[in-house]
Parts: sequence; structure tokens; C-alpha cells
Amino acid sequence: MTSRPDVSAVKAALRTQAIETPSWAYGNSGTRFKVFAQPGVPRTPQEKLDDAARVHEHTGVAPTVALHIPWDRVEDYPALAQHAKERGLRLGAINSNVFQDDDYKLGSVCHPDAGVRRKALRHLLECVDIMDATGSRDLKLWFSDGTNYPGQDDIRARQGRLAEALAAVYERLGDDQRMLLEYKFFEPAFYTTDVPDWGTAYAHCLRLGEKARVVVDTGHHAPGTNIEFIVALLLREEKLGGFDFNSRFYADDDLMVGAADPFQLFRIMYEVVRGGGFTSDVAFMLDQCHNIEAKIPAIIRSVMNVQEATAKALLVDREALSAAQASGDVLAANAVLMDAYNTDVRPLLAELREDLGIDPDPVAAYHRSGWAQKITDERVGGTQAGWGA
Ligand code: AOS
Ligand code: ZN
Ligand code: ZN
Repeated sequence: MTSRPDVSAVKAALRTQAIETPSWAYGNSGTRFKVFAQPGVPRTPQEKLDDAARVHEHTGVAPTVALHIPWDRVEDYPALAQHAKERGLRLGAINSNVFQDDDYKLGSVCHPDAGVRRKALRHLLECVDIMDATGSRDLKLWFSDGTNYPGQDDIRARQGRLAEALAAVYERLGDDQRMLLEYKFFEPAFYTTDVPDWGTAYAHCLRLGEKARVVVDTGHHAPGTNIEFIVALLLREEKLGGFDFNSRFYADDDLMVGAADPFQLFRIMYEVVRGGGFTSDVAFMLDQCHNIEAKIPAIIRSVMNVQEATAKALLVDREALSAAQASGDVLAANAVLMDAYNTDVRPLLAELREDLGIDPDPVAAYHRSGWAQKITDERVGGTQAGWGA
């Protein structure tokens, strides 16, 4: 006997979902081999927000934009927040950057030199100052720190340096602010990475306190890792701060989320729904680079992919699944999950968009809007800070 959630309940839940887009996804980006510049890309943080506003206008569920410092450094952050507000947006997570200065060749907060560690900490504390100015809740911390050769540095000592810096930043946070610690199994370091996996991030966050949580970047795991298991466990421990959604075939490819493995994305979103993470506590952020595809429609598609995976997860017949699991009926339990995954939710999402007063086909609506030609004509000259600088 099926007791699938009814469509209106699924649509109501989907209305509450908010997906944060990253400022850097709108700008030029590439690999260490080449940045293929695209016409019309933003030249300033303000223009990035102008593009992000198109994504929110056409999807209805992308109201916040993550900033990356120094790529989005401005003189007047309240004015930038106002620029966002006038476009129906809010400034989201502040991403620190302690991976691009020459000083950081051997690491930042884990560097053997105390002076370099102090410089990195100053930047992290500046990011919290910026959070105060923008009203952001989350500070996202990703450290490229690591080593390339056995013996290069002391693995244990580096963990101590990391803990010291994290504690100093944690101390600085306001009552309503959080620090989200992101792990990555390798790159740019190739032998050790100082925050390589969920366990390391979790251990540091546990030591710090409840304002410290883990970010799961879906491209940051060794091939074959069961990411949904990590999500389920972190949710149970109330230590999942959010996601950096993207897709990967081999490494941290930063492709459109859901493009490489929509089934994995569905399984992740099922654990989020099951674990009660479908609340404002868990930040659904994109972290992608659109090196060869048009950026704004790629980001729109990514938002849609997260929505589709979420809708399928919400359609799981939880009652039938629990019953099959409790009775050890393996095939029935798997069939319940696959039944939801194999449901075409595009009509449901099209209906939701019509309910929201937006075009049921966001990508087509964007292409008809003429925005791409407008920014190509207007944004001539200059480059924005960031990957492609
Ligand atoms: C780097 O690989 C991490 O995914 C970061 O979250 C992010 O990509 C970096 O901060 C630059 O955007
Ligand atoms: Zn990331
Ligand atoms: Zn990454």
C-alpha cells in the first residue's frame, strides 16, 4: 500500500529551498592549462550580482550569492549588500582565500613560518569583519594547505597550527555566525592535505563548538566514496553546515552539479530530507566553474538539477520504505527508493514555477531575455578578479 507524499506537500517543501550561487561561477575560469575567456563576463562584484539576479529571477530559489575575498573585495560592503537587495538578492557566505598569495607556497595557517600563519589569520579575521558588514551568517574556510613529499613537514605539528588558527577565528565569530570547514582529499597538495576528509574536519569542528560545522563539497572525495553516508552521519551529529555542490568524473572538476551522477545527487538529497536537514541550517551552495559552457544558463541548470534531486527525494514513500527495511525485504526497500528516483519530476517543478509566477522552463526563458547579448555589448574591457584574473 503506497503512501507517497502528495504533490502539494512536495511543492510546499520545494518552495522553502534556497540554493546559493557563487560569485566566482559568473566570472572567467579555467584549468591550470588555460582560461577560455567568455564575452560579457562580470568585471566587478556588482556585475556578478547583476548576473546572479537573473538566475534568481528565472528559478525563484537562488536568493543569495556567496562572495570570495579578495576577488570580491570592495570599499563599501553595506553598499554592495544594498546593490544585492535592489536586485532581490542577499549576500551569502564569505569565502576566505589563503591559497593564492606567493607567501602561501608551503601553506597558510599550517605554514612552518609563524609570520605567514599570522598573515593568513589576519585574512580570516578580515573575512569575519566583512561578515559583520554584509550580514552574512557563514564563513567558508577551505585550506589548500598540505605537503608534496614525505618528510616535508610535520603532519602532527600542522594539525596543531590549524587548530590554533581555527580557535582564534571561532573566538571572533558573533553569536549568529558560523564557520564552515571544508575538506578536500587532495589538490593542490599531492602528498598530504591538512583538511583532507570529513573526519578531520569533523574532529576540528567538534573541538571548536556548535558554531563550527563541516562543508561537504561533492567533488572533494576519492572515487567511489559514499558521500550520502557522510551526509547522514554529519546530520545525525548536527555538524553538517552545508554543501558545495558540483559534479565530478575524476577529481575536483567543478562541473554542473547533477551532470555526472544524478543518482548520487538524489541519494545525497534523500539523506538530507530523511535527516531533517531540509532546513535553513544546511546551506545548499554551488561551487562550480563553467570553463567552456555559458555561465548563467549553466548555473540555472545546476539550480534546476538540485531541485529535481530534491523533489525526487521528497517523493520517497518513507512509510513503505521503513516497513520494507524493518522486515528485511531488500528488494522492496530498494524498489521504493528507485521508484522515487525514476519519477519524472519535471512536470511537478514546471507547475511549481508557474505557481511562483515564473516561466516553467528557466533556461529557455533566460535565452529569450536577451541578457547574454546585453552584457556582451555592454561589458567591454576589464577583467574581474578571481580564477580568470
Ligand atoms: C576548492 O577546491 C574548494 O572547493 C573551495 O570551496 C572553492 O572552490 C574555492 O574557495 C574557490 O572558489
Ligand atoms: Zn568547495
Ligand atoms: Zn573544490
